[in-house]
Amino acid sequence: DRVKVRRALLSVSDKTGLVDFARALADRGVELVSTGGTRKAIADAGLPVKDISELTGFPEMMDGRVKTLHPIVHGGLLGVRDAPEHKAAMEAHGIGAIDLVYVNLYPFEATAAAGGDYETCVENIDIGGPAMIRSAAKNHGYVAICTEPADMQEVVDGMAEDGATSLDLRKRLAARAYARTAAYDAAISQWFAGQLGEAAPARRAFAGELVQTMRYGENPHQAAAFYRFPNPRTGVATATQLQGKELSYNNINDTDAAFELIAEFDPGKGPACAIIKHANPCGVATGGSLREAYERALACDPTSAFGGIVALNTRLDAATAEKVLEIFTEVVIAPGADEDAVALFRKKKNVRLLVTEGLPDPTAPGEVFRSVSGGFLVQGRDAARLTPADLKVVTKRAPTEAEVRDMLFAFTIAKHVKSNAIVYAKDGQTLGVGAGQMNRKDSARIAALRAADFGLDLTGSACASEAFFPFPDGLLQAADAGCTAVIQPGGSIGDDKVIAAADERGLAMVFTGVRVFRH
Ligand code: 93A
Repeated sequence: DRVKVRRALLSVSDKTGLVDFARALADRGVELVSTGGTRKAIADAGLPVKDISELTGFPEMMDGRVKTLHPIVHGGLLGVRDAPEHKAAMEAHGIGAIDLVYVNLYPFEATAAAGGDYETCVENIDIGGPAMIRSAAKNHGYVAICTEPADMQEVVDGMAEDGATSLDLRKRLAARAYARTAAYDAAISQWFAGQLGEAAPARRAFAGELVQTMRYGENPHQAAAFYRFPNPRTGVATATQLQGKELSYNNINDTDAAFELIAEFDPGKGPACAIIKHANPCGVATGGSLREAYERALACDPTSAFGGIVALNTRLDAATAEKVLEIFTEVVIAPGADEDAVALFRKKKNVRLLVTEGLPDPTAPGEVFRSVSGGFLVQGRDAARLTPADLKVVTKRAPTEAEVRDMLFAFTIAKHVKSNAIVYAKDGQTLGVGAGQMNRKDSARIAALRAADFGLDLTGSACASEAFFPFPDGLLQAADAGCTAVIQPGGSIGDDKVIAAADERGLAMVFTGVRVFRH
């Protein structure tokens, strides 16, 4: 199954590492063939290389749109060497076999990411490149296809003894090659959808670029990998890890939940901190200083915070770092970190410290995914954002200004809590979070229990429910716990009863008209 490499076709936009690769091949007596720019780069290095037009008898034409789209090229890639009919066709038409291909594509993704204009983006849609990649990969029985720099080294290493490639290597390269062309077309499809202003995630392809394979997934018996979309938003997929062990599947999932939540808090309005455990917040707070915000978030549930994820909305400073390092934390993520804070972290090597450039825009469009057996669901991100003007007072008593602030704070956090979600909050601090229960009353009860466990007083607090109260029971639970203001979407057929119960208990209640389920 080993195939001696006699002729290689190199056609690359990104010429990094090209000359070294070409030299390694030329040294082994491999004949090199290339397209215009690639040929020039190789020739300039003093290596022998043929122009593709010498093979095809056609010049590059139409601004390079047609340079390798020719039967001489694709026949040389696709011909099955030991099939008599293929062999005869190759001989009859003077088609020489090509045994190795290195193609990287016109930089469509980078052009679109840089905000290239329409024409420029379209011109950067590579046609001939993906065609060669797909031809070579289909014929992996004979042809090795490299699509990224790391592949070149693998091929050179693989050829070390006899100048041939193994079937096993060619198969691995082919699998990567199709992942590359799929991701490329997905990026083009996404870009088109953006140009058309299409909100619905229908008729687009989704594919990502592999960032990391993990030792395991959610559990040790599950395999896992992490992919990044073309032009990702600021977030976990763009974060730089400054230290700590490799991120696990659960780390990435939880860190994402933490960072998406904290991004709701505009750093211009002061520091905020979220502590996340198993994708649910166990404490969120704002504060005068970042350290204070952390301390207030921690106070909400110091038990659950152990081994949690800490997300900050401003640069990590030394005072906060010192405090955070007092208990075991899996991951800390922040939009930057001061040098003295980083120095403190170095003493606790296992803590993963991630920094990003800025925060994700919580109102940005985008898609979120969920797998179902045999497929996946796609929906627009929950970019819901409320202001005091969006709130409709439904009780006799109107909320005070402070209650409005607390209600909006609590509702913003409830959006990031698994349903059913109940959040008690006061003065920019969560006091109790009830998450993931199958009925709302239990969430209200658990949230109050937690507050009691940690000696937090719910008197005068606001209570947020991410979906409507169908019955008065959950609301009465909150009133019993001491809360005085309730924020919820409304819209239940039981609204009248719930409002009457709120009035009877002297609560102020507002409807958002917006539900923020998170299942
Ligand atoms: O415009 S194309 O779609 N038409 C082609 O026939 C073709 N053949 C190779 N683009 C084509 N390529 C691409 O040109 C390759 O994928 C590679 O990215 C680039 C290399 O061009 P050069 O060698 O002139 O720098």
